[in-house]
Amino acid sequence: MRLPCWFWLSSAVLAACRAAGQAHNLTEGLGDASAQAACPARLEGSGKCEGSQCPFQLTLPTLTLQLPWQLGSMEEVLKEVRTLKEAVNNLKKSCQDCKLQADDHGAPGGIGAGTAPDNRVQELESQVNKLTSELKNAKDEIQGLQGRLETLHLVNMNNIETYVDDKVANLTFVVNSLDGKCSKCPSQEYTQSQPVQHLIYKDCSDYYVIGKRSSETYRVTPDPSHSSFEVFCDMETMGGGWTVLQARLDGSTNFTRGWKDYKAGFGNLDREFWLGNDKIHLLTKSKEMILRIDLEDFNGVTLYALYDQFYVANEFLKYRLHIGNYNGTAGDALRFSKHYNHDLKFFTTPDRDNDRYPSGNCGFYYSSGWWFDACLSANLNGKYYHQKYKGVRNGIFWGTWPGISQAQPGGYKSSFKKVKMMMRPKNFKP
Ligand SMILES: *[C@@H]1O[C@H](CO)[C@@H](O)[C@H](O)[C@H]1NC(C)=O
Ligand SMILES: *[C@@H]1O[C@H](CO)[C@@H](O)[C@H](O)[C@H]1NC(C)=O
Ligand SMILES: *[C@@H]1O[C@H](CO)[C@@H](O)[C@H](O)[C@H]1NC(C)=O
Ligand SMILES: *[C@@H]1O[C@H](CO)[C@@H](O)[C@H](O)[C@H]1NC(C)=O
Ligand SMILES: [Ca+2]
Repeated sequence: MRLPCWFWLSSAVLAACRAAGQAHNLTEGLGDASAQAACPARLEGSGKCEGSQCPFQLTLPTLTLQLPWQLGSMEEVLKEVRTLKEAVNNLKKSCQDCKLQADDHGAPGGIGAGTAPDNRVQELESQVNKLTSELKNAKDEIQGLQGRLETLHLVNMNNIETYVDDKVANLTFVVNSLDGKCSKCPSQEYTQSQPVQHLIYKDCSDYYVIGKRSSETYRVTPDPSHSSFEVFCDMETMGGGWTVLQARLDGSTNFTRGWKDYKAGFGNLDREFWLGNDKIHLLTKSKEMILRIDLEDFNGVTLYALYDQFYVANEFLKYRLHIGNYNGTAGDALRFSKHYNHDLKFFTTPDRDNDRYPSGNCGFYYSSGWWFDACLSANLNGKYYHQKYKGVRNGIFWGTWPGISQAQPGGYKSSFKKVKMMMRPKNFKP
């Protein structure tokens, strides 16, 4: 009875229909409510899957696409756990060395310091083993579930992902704290030329904490289940510890770009760049962040805006922006009014319209990727103009800048010399 579906579906949807067919056996008795729904294919204009014949229309195409990706991230996590396990073994070894040496020399500090970490390490090792097998089970379970798609909602997958993330983050934290203890072992200074396991720096504030004070690029790992990447750290502004996500200063980088570029990031970290929406997401997910925006116009006026919360959702949620309360001198242009509010808006690029402007694409019209409303009271990714300009206001824009709304003679619009957007953990104390 599901054969009619197969005749005219695209291959991607075909896979979904097949899955629906398999799941069908298991849920036959689940009731008529779901059975009244129609096959996704029906949207394509044929009446073949009417009524109770194709009850699984709603989320299956999404699910068949999501699942392999989720499994992929599971592999990443397993790899991460394996690395952790190795780190634990190394730690254990170095702690034992340490203990032996301490026993040899009868060093007073060595006894307490030697036995306690040893127990911790064993405990940790069994935790890692447990997590590894839990993850394996979870993976097997997910694979087993492929035949029963009806119970696998995306939300469940997100829960699993979050759960695993938490576990890995916790273990990483424990390994790091042990690393601090074990590396004090004197024997290590001679026998181990390289550190057992590098500390994991989640963002620039972690580098600040260990004493780094120079503003430059550093490598961060906001989420141990994803790979690390380079960021530019501002260690000077208002106490330092800032992870910079965007910078403009000379127009050397073109910001009129599509979804893929904004997703991955572009430009030069030492000059002008967009860090990338995936990275911004991971950074804002790993800790509760605040956002700081620094602006300078061509008259040398510098003002700033501070938002006491900053989060950018993942790509699936179209990198939706969440900002907290405003404080600062530049004005709250991100939350300008009821009608111009960038908070809670999706990311739009010239080739991907997620804005609230019904008859066009704000990203296309204003030449940038941004969390457009319909359309804007701020656009820090607009074009870089070296002076005042005429025509469409597609330059870098901050709608609460002093005097910016006053009409310029000849319709000239002001532009900005420098912009910097950066984040820092909310609980950071310089
Ligand atoms: C569905 O039921 C048929 C016949 O009862 C059986 O041969 C088939 O294996 C079942 N499929 C699934 C996915 O359970
Ligand atoms: C890690 O997990 C343990 C046990 O579940 C918990 O007691 C501890 O507080 C967690 N640590 C962190 C940093 O979350
Ligand atoms: C920036 O890139 C866009 C899209 O590729 C292009 O149309 C535009 O001319 C470029 N601008 C500059 C100043 O190179
Ligand atoms: C804004 O920040 C300043 C300086 O940190 C502080 O004194 C002031 O109370 C803040 N205002 C609000 C409304 O949070
Ligand atoms: Ca639109």
